[in-house]
Amino acid sequence: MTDLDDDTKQGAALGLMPDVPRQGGYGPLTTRPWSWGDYHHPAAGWGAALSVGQVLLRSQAPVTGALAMLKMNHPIKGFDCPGCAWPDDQQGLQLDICENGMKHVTWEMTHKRVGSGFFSQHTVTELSEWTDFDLENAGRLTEPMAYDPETDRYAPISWDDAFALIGEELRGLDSPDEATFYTSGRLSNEASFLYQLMMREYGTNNMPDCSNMCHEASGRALKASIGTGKGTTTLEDWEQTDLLFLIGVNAASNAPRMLTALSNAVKNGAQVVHVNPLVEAASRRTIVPHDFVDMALFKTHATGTLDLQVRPGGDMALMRAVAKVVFEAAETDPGVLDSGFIESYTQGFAEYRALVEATSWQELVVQSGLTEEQLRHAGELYLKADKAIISWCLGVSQQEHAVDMVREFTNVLLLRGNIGRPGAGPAPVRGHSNVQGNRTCGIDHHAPAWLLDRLDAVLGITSPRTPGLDTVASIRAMHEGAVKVFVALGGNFVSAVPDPVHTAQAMTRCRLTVQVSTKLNRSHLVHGKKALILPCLGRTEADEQASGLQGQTVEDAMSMVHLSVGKKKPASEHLLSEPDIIARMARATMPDSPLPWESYVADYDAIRDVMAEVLPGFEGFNDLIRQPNGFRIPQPARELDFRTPSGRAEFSGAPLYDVRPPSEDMLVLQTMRSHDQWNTTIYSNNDRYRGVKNLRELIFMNAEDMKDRGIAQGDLVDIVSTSKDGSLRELRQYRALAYNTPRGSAAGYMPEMNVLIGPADYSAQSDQPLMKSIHVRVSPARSARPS
Ligand SMILES: Nc1nc2c(c(=O)[nH]1)N[C@H]1C(S)=C(S)[C@@H](COP(=O)(O)OP(=O)(O)OC[C@H]3O[C@@H](n4cnc5c(=O)[nH]c(N)nc54)[C@H](O)[C@@H]3O)O[C@H]1N2
Ligand SMILES: Nc1nc2c(c(=O)[nH]1)N[C@H]1C(S)=C(S)[C@@H](COP(=O)(O)OP(=O)(O)OC[C@H]3O[C@@H](n4cnc5c(=O)[nH]c(N)nc54)[C@H](O)[C@@H]3O)O[C@H]1N2
Ligand SMILES: [Mo]
Repeated sequence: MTDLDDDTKQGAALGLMPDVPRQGGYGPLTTRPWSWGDYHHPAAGWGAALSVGQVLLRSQAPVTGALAMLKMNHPIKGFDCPGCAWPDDQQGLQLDICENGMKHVTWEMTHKRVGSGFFSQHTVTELSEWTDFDLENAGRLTEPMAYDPETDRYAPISWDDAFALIGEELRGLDSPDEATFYTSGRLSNEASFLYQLMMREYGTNNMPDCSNMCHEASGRALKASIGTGKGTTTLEDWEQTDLLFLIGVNAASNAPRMLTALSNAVKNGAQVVHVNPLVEAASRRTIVPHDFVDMALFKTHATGTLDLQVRPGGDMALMRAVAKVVFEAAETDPGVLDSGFIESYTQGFAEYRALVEATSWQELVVQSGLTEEQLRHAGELYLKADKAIISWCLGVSQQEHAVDMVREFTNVLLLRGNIGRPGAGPAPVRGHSNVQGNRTCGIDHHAPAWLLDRLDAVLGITSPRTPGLDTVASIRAMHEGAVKVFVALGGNFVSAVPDPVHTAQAMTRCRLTVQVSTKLNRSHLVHGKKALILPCLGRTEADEQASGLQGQTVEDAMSMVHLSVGKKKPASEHLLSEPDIIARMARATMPDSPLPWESYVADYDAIRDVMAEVLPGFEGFNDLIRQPNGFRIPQPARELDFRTPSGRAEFSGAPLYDVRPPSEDMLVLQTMRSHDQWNTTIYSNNDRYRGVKNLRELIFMNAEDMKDRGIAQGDLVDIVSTSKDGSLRELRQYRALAYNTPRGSAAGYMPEMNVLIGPADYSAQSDQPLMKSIHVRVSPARSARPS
């Protein structure tokens, strides 16, 4: 294991946290006793209220925090929740808010500040030893800073000098492809459009984004199957459906407002089937998050009717079994297939039927991890439903064969015409609040030709046609020295991506790294030879430009676009808005650009006027967003207009893959979020719905798997992963907890467990890192935890 030890030592020198076991992982340092117990309470409700109260107190923002809630997610009046992408309820709900949205907003609204005084007190080497929680908890960034290697500190720099430095470095590259520009999914539509415009005018398609780790696979699959990379359902469809398969999502933590939709669906008589190796809180009961009367009365609602605990990656076999049940029934009753729909709108049906019929029940049972009875039951539910929705998130999209899996979901929907009509369709649950809008507005390293043609025609630029680098490829290129400048609009790249040591090496080899951020994080400490931190306005804050108060738009997971207007006084007078930062980077890099960068910033209507000319569905953009509740981007597939090469929805015929652990002593480990975190932002070391307190360095295992390995509840274990390229990675002294997860599977928290994922571990279908299927060996810890 010496190579593993070398690796971690090297990481600390590059700005990663020293490799010391910490009960709290990247969360708050703690030595308080950890505990684990079953959680029996309904999701949301007063537990949620209490938890929000704690975050409000810690952010020192109780009163403003509470006021912000009242302005959030309202038509036009306030700002859009910067949390998840779940749509707002349009039908008269006055207060569609949730616990985790509240935490998210108050985290941004903290009274604590990180200015030049803070940076003069701490060297970067010293800050590296802080946990990720402590870094963010220090407060909001207030002024632009540049790294000074002489003092190993960040020192103030004027905005003008900062932009001049960026311009000089970008102009000095041999090729624009020696720079790469990351986007995190909170960036607004307007800022996304300006950002991609700047990159394309400059001459590169190198646009890694968080979608490359999130729903890249879903987009690719839907595009191939139905011609648009998005889901087709609306919230009304969720109310009307007879059957909802909810696959690989922890809704109670990661899209809590979905609980309302789930409880409404169950109330309306729908079957709501939760497909997940774990039985997550949303599959039990909830107190509807916004319903304070229910909260006061402890009135609960059912949010699920059935749990199917598949093995990791077993979802494709489950769905193929559902199709098999349909084909078997069709032998006696051909009416169970929507033949009219299949004939008029699809292609590849006969081949798909033959493939499914040739697949044995035995194989489906082995690969799904479910019994034949369970599989047949799922199929019967599908046969009984006139209208069905299949919805999924990372449990599917971060798998090796995710593209084929999502295409299989579409196959099943097509069999019974479950698309393009009310109550039916595919519904990916998106992550960041505007991750879907980023793509719509051009953040795409492999953009379609029509988009580049439109940009060129409308703006008079010459967009590069060579596809650019995504997240995985950008890390590789920086590591090899082919990319020398890294710019990030939001996010925390170093912590979010696999293999922190490899990524740290990649970042430190850059000539310049630029982070546009609201809070301090790991990606500021692991930096290039020159490095800038550029602080920006958050979504809650008033954005005043020459023409007055500005709003920016976001697109939710159901393609609704609405205006978000912050009202709060900015955290510092030195903050710039993201569109302003982008426009000034553009001007500094391309002083002779004919594009009116300054006018775009003076009035964001000017950006929207251009977007209206370039982007389909955005015609009349400035009027559309001033309607109450905004507008929906038309979804051709919803209208049975399938924009595939054949003009039809395409059945796919992928083989059923072997998703079992590669050997008997290995487990398939998934990395997921606790209830108290937002991606790399960790609010506390608790995971309420899974019953965990004061512990993040843990691994949930099946009790039998623990027994086989001589591991007792709460024992310290070492976890060694084997990468696709055969290399080994290790986490030491994690606590093993027996949990209801299928044999052969295990679970733990991101981002700590990114240490176990190697640069080679990404899907050949989607290029997404394999964050849900890491092959690990777990054994009792070789040494005791230092006390
Ligand atoms: N509060 C909060 N909200 C968030 C986020 C956050 O961090 N905090 N993050 C946002 C982002 S960017 C995203 S992308 C989403 C993520 O939302 P989720 O997809 O809910 O994210 P994870 O926490 O990774 O949970 C993955 C779920 O998939 C299950 N799973 C794992 N493997 C499999 C499998 O093989 N099959 C099936 N069927 N299930 C599986 C896990 O048990 C878990 O329930 O949430 C968004 N919303
Ligand atoms: N192992 C493992 N790794 C994963 C995942 C997993 O399931 N398992 N999930 C992946 C997924 S789905 C995603 S989306 C990525 C997330 O990757 P990212 O989007 O890169 O990470 P976040 O943690 O959301 O970014 C947090 C930072 O965003 C900055 N920020 C917050 N608000 C704003 C703002 O308004 N403007 C700007 N400019 N900055 C802001 C703050 O400085 C904060 O520190 O992680 C991925 N990593
Ligand atoms: Mo995500």
